[in-house]
Amino acid sequence: MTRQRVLILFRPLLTLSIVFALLVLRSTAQSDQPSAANLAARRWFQDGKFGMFIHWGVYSTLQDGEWVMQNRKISIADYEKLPSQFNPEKFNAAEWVALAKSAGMKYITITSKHHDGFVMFDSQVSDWTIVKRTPWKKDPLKLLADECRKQGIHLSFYYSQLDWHNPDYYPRGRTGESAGRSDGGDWDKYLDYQDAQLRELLTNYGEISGIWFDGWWDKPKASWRLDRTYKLIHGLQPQTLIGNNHHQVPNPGEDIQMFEKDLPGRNTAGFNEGEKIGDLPLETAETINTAWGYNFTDDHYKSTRELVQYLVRAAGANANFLLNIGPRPDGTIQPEFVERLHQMGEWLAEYGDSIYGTRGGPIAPHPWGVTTQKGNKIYVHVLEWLDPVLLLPAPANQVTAAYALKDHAKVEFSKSGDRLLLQLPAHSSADFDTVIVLETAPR
Ligand code: H79
Repeated sequence: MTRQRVLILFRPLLTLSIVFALLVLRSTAQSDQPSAANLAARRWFQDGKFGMFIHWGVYSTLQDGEWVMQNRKISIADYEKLPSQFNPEKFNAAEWVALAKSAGMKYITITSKHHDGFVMFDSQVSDWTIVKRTPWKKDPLKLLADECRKQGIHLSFYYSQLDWHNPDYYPRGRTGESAGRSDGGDWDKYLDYQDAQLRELLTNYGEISGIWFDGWWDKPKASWRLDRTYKLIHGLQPQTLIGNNHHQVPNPGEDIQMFEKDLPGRNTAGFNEGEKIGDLPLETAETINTAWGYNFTDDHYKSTRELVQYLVRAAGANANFLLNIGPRPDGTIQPEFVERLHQMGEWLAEYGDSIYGTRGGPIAPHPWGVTTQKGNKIYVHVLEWLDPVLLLPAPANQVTAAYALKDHAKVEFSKSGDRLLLQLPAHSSADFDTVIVLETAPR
């Protein structure tokens, strides 16, 4: 065969493979494949398990939660009187970060802007900021970012997409109807404003672990340009974990899935109706009393026992626990929060091996408790101690040893068919969790 004839024969094939190669290149360039840094951040996030949520803003001055503007139908004109009274002279970033660390928390997620639109950092694209409007004039996010870096805690920012103050948040959504905003505004300009602020947050505060969006549900039909905003974030900091509290299955570009006031798969608070659990790292956020932002009459505190058990149940459901505090307007944190956080830290100092670095265990969560796992260990967390024996589905790998995490005392076990029977160690009613370690052989 002449060279020419070979070429003629193979030309269609050659063209086809070039077209194919170009298509592959194009699809990888356009796909939402997370970067290696982002995947590593997801592992760090899941290993960390426990974070501090902080709701703090100009609403804190009214001591009635972060929805006070909406709930009391306060107009923008009146609400704008608040910043002059916001002078948190007792704010101490080192103390806040140390408190999170003492609780055993690995990251902080703080409100950079809540639904009232008040900007809690030094933004150049707004004059409705803590720096420009308050006598205090400081940027608490900068102070916190510096302190987090010093103390080895990761920092994430909550950002409300909903905005009751910005006139360009128009057409208005399901809330904010009493703010007294004019009937007109430029939605694209609002989205530009939001992107500009995110650029500031991801440029001026060092490494940022996450952006925690909220408020999408105020305008579920709007065009939010999520794609563009998420690309902006990952372009500036590829490892930043994006989550959006929209109570929907995650969108492309999102890195974690969040649940509000419920464990994944549950819907006692009414926010998570039909929310399917996807494959991304999970996180559930909850309050110590009822409110997110400081509320001086809210005395419905959960006990340390309830909070520890919530952390354990979250870990058993393969989810992180983001536990909220609402600091006071003067910058201090109320003793009821501090006490509980310290006690959680004490518990974690003893039992942290069964939480940090684990994933949800092989046995599905039950009312009696949950399982977590790490390496060749399965941790059985008995939260409701009903009987001296516990019958479990036997793990796939053979159990070679069982002992109590508390004192390493041996736990008797026997296998019968596909069941494993554990003789639970004696427990004290003061124990929040009876943790039994099962060591398993490699298959
Ligand atoms: O920041 C905290 C809360 O302020 C914020 N998310 C946590 C982390 C939050 N609070 N409530 N919600 C989110 C959901 C609000 C739902 C409702 Fe509605 C607003 C119920 C009634 C008005 C959205 C709009 C659902 C129905 C109408």
